[in-house]
Amino acid sequence: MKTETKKKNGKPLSIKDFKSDRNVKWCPGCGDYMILSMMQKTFTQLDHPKEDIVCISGIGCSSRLPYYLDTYGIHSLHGRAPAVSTGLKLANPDLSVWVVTGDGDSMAIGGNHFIHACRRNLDINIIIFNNKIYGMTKGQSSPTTPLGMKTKTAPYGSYEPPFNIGELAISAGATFFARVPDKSPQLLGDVMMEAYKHKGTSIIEVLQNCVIFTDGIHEKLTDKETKDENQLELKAGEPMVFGKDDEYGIQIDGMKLKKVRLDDDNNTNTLIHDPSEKETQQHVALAKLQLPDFPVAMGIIRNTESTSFDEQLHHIIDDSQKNSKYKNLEDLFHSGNTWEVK
Ligand SMILES: Cc1ncc(C[n+]2csc(CCOP(=O)(O)OP(=O)(O)O)c2C)c(N)n1
Ligand code: SF4
Repeated sequence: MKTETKKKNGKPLSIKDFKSDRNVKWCPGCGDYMILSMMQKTFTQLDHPKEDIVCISGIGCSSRLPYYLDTYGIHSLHGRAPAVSTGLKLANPDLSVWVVTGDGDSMAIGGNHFIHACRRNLDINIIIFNNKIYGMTKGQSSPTTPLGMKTKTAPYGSYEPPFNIGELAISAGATFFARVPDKSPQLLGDVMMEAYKHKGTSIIEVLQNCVIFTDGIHEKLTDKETKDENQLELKAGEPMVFGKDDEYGIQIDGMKLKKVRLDDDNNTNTLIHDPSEKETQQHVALAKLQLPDFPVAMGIIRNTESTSFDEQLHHIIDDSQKNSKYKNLEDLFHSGNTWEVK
């Protein structure tokens, strides 16, 4: 689907139309800036008029983003952006709803809301800024903090096994999951457009650098010298190859994925990426690949079709209105025994 840019006074909308007049209060160099600017850019290409685009956030540095976008928005409760978005999308299905959240906001206090958003498949887009720490409250461990990393709340190193957001989301039923480093603006823009087109809950994990508390945490994936070997950029219908000269591939060995050095003998067994596959096993296995044994999978890992929660609910409402003898609340209130209070 090529979407049409909505216009203002006959002119296409520009990035400036999505910039608010607020001072951005993130630390200089924070990865959040790139995500904000890619959202502003993507919004100029949506098929929704500006007044139908809404950004809902929870609490955290990342969740300040709605202030900086010139759209409708709600800076809501900690971890509760999916719940607020559910109400909003059901009340007005025409809206394009974008949730902005952090790894603390969505995986800790909001973990419960997150898994049910994945399960329900409401047609919203959730962007998770994963800096693997609580940034706003000054460096406590989050549910994605790596084992062994020292934080304000784990002075001897974190000993809690972290969540892998992709594994959690896909296992909880997410029909769309993508992962992008904050240093790949082009990929992030492309993924945002695909998330927008997807009918259902789209989860985008952005590997975001917090220059204050986890500076360089994604460096092995984004550094020019190492990124070709450490990132597996997935493309629908293409073989899973990586390395400076695509000299490595991902193949299957029994139930497991394996990394192989490609030569003429074995490159025919390299897996072809199919994000539309309904079964979850291979997508979960791709989401779980990690350094040092494997590259980390980037791009759209899963993009499958399924009826969305809002579509289902509106069908039920339409059907019951058609078949019910009560056409409105007035009818219902006067349908049984009624008494007049004097
Ligand atoms: C009910 C409640 N509990 C705790 C807090 C404190 N708090 C504010 S932001 C935050 C964590 C945010 O971390 P994350 O979602 O990773 O966002 P970041 O700041 O890193 O972008 C916490 C625990 C709060 N504001 N409200
Ligand atoms: S504390 Fe970290 S996440 Fe928060 S604004 Fe600063 S760099 Fe960004």
